[in-house]
Amino acid sequence: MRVLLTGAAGSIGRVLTVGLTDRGHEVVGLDLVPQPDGVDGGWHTADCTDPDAVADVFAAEFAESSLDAVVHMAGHPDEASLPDSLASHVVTTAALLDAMVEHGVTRFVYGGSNHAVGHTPRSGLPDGLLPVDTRPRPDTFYGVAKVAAEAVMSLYADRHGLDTVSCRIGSFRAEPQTVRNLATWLSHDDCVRMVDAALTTPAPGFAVVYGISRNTRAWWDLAPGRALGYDPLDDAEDWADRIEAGPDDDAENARVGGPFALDGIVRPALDRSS
Ligand code: 15L
Repeated sequence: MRVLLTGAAGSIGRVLTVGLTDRGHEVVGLDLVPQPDGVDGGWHTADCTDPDAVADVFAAEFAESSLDAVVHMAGHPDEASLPDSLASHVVTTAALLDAMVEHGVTRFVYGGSNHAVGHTPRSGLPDGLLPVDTRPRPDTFYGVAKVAAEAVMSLYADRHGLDTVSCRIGSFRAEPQTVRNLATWLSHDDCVRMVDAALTTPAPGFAVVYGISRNTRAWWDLAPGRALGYDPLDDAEDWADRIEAGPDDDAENARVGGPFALDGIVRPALDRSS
């Protein structure tokens, strides 16, 4: 497939550029920054919060060729004010989906987040696993924006017949680093496997999958991802004896959002000038 990948200069984007290319896709990168040295393929430097800039990217691509799908990984990966979070995650998603509708591109794969449901207590989960159809329960304004981005994806699936898959990523790292990561880790190779499955699974409509490896201590249900063809191969448990216990482990393990669900990250929704 010919894929427009946003956030292509970021950590996930760089891994996906190589991994999806290895799997036979053609990747066109899009990011706020110019194409980094060592990153191959087509490139656009543009801000996805600007619908005109996004429209220009699509117009340029369709003047020369076409696109089969968009993989949207751009976005601020941390807590911010509510307006900044909505711009970074919801406005960008909407701008891309509008351009897709205009040009007949029907597949959208999103870098969602576990923080869309991060305030869910881990106690009492059925079989210890969080289902994908649990109620949205964000732990931050970042999580609120991830929930809202999924809502826009659902609307465009229903209204325009797009296939939109949200991959609620856990902890994307080369290796797990904390006790929480033993449950939430997503390896680089499994991230590529997940996005490839989300791109190629037939007619998913609107779907949500949890973006973690096949971790022995997983908190999140991988069955919906497996149903879409995501077959993770890595397990954080292989690193377990190298990870030291930390002072925040118990608090981080109480809710699925871990550190984002702790009181220390609480901030007002809106930045005031005085
Ligand atoms: C995320 O969604 C964040 O972008 C990342 O910074 C990590 O905190 C990750 O979740 C996680 O939960 O480990």
